Amino acid sequence: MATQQGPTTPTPEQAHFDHLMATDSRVEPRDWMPDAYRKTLLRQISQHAHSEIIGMQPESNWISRAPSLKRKAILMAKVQDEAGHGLYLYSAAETLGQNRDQMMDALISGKARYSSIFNYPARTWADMGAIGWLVDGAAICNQVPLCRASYGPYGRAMVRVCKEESFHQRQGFEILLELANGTSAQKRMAQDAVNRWYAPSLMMFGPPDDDSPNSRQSMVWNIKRFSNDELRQRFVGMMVEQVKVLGLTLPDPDIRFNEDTKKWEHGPLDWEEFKEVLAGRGPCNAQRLERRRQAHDDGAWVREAAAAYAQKQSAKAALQEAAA
Ligand code: FAQ
Repeated sequence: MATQQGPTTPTPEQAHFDHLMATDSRVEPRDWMPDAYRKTLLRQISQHAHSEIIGMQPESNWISRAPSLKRKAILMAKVQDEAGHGLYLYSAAETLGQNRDQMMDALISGKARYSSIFNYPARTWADMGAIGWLVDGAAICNQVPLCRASYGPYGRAMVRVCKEESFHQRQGFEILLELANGTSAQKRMAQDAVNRWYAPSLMMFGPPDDDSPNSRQSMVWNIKRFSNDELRQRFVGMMVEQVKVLGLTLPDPDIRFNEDTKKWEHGPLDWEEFKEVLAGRGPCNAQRLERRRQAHDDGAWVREAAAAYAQKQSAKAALQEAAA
């Protein structure tokens, strides 16, 4: 006779974790968590950190060519903010047991992912406006719900990141507004930048829901709160209104508000291009990685000096302790 197996009783740790999920509470670094939850957080947080660091490149390239001292100072502050975001995120990943050197090795060896958007070139000054308005705009739209992510260090890092991203978006909008109200050549430059950054910004939200292998489980775990398509639609709705204030247009004749579903719809996106970029064959993938490798090598002396100083300080502390 076949034996009947009842549902397995969860371990006390698993029951505690399940309770945290059911009550939409926070998981903290010392809490027990399933390996798959830890793995998915590490995947997303480290990828997010790498995006912030690689994302400094398209804009830092324009610091020396900013059209005024004021613009230069603002852009420099923005790029420094992105470095700070990378550091909060690497720290959040470290609380999950990932070593920062391993994450950096994965990035510079080309194994780690970072956002597709940063593999596109920044061709003109107007691109600084389009990146701020569209790219930071998409980042905020994606990241505001992540402030409520179930993993405490990630959610808390997102709160600060989102505040800073709001300033970034406003500065991008303001660059475009000034160009759009400038000479006809400046207005054309602003429109051209919006035309080139629009579709890649929509792709930042990830593949369509049917092709998104991770979304469902991440939503069960209260990491993601909305699906990729839901956030993309929300973003389109925000941009449709803001572009009117700029006096520019979005390069998408198919945008419409669907009265039945009460959702914004957009035209088709080139998902083959997205796959190519993810496979390392985007317009700037090779250049971005090469630049990061170079920066890593150039920074070797700083890491060595910091390690030697830390060692000296701990030896001094040990001596003081022994003498006390
Ligand atoms: N690029 O199953 P899903 C910024 C990958 S904002 C590259 O849907 P998931 C601010 C995905 O990892 C940009 N890869 O995945 C800034 C997965 O591959 P895997 C960074 C992408 O995780 C502004 C596979 O495709 N923001 O930096 C992309 O559920 C200006 C299947 O996808 C974040 O990272 C993509 N666009 O959802 C800085 C936000 N999309 O890992 C400087 C946090 C998907 O299995 C200047 N991350 N993939 O090998 C997220 O919200 C999510 O991870 C998604 C993807 C939405 C990106």
